[in-house]
Amino acid sequence: MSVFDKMKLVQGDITKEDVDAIVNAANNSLLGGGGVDGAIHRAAGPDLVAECRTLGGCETGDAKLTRGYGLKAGHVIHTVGPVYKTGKSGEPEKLAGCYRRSLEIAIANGIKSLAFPAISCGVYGYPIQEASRIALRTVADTCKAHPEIDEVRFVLFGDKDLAAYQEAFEELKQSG
Ligand code: AR6
Repeated sequence: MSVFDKMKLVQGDITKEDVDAIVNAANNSLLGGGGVDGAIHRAAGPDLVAECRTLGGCETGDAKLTRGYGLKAGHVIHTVGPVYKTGKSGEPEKLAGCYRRSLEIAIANGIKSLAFPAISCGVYGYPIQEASRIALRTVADTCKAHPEIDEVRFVLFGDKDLAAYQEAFEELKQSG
């Protein structure tokens, strides 16, 4: 099975995903916010922020694990994407770190299916074309090295974001 067969692009609300873990695009405090972070905390309920308070925050480009509480997903992996400035201030490496660290934490905890939002592509201002290439390439490379991951879904909120991901995925498949 090709690693690309494990990667699915879907449009929708990530809080509804029935996977082992959904990934949250959080901030360094891990104490909640707007966007997908706010939606995940609302759907999970107040026990989620209570567990997050015990974690001591998270560095940009790193990730931390909690339970999923009221979500269908059993776990949430909270990662912190970079704020996009020029694209030359280490943003690509930090964004790749979010995807790689989330998968490493999943593997270490027996999590086999995950759903990612478009990390940093909302409030943090990362251009979707660039971000989608980094997301897909990093996940493909990490999954090649770790065949124990069964499925990675990229859950895009809007149709423009989905179209950008579809284009980047075709490019990646053609480049092998
Ligand atoms: N399901 C899937 N994707 C969603 C959902 C949803 N329910 N809601 C929004 N998106 P953002 P960031 C998309 O701003 O840029 C928070 O306040 C959205 O359309 O949520 O990493 C945190 O606390 C966009 O494409 O995250 C941080 O302070 C993508 O999710 C800050 O925002 C990410 O947008 C993080 O900013």
